[in-house]
Amino acid sequence: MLFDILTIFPNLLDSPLNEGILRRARQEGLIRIEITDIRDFACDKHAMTDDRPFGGGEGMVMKPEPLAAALKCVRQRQQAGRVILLSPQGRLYNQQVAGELAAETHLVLICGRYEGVDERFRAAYVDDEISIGDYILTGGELAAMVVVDSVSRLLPGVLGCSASAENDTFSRSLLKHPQYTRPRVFEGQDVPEELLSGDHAEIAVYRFISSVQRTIARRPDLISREHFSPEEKKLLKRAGLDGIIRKLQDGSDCRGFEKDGC
Ligand code: 9D3
Repeated sequence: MLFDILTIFPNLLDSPLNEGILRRARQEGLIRIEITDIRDFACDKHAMTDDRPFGGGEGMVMKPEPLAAALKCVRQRQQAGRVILLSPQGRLYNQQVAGELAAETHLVLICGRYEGVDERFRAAYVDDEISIGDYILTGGELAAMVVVDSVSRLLPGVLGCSASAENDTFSRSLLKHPQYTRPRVFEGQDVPEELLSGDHAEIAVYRFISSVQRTIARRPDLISREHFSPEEKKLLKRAGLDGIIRKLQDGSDCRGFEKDGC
């Protein structure tokens, strides 16, 4: 996968792309990341990449010519990648979109700044527009890092052998159960007894129930998408969670609990 990133703040992207898993993936040639400074393609002598909006109003708008020139330069090296503008007006990013992007071979990520980019550039060159969430950033650079990070870890070889297992737990859509390591007592708090039992079945049950309890408490929206096996439904009933789950699944999926005889 080749990521081309267009920005007016190339230094902002330095360390996120040069540490840990992404660094190793780059070294091993599993991903390639090219950063283009939009300012290098500004036409006037002040290297202006932004200007005041027609019609007046607050803030500045990114000029279309430097963006188009930078994109043209990128396309001379490698043609026909999907051009993605990171902007608050984009469609909401999630794991499904990450998977969709991971199927591409070349992504061109354009980091917006100021109040946005000139609409004519967007209309002529942008294939896809993405927002990473309903909060306000100062620009698209950190959003581009989120995309590079989340897409890269889906590519073969980037995570090593734990990759497939991890994807499974996400598609499950339950939150992870609480985790503990040594020491057995930390500031007076003990590790739950079930985890010390050595009984793998008991541990699995304890973790499953903890996951469901945590998901109900923190992300009830995720429960509605979840499907439980007949064995799991039995465990949930025993833990007294069947009622709340039925309610969260809106009554529409209560068949399972009745039919499986629990
Ligand atoms: C008049 C309101 N503007 C400032 C509060 C809107 C605005 C313009 C530019 C808000 C943010 C930005 C810069 N943000 C991005 O470029 C951005 C972003 C974001 O702010 N949130 C989530 N995802 C993204 S992707 C790019």
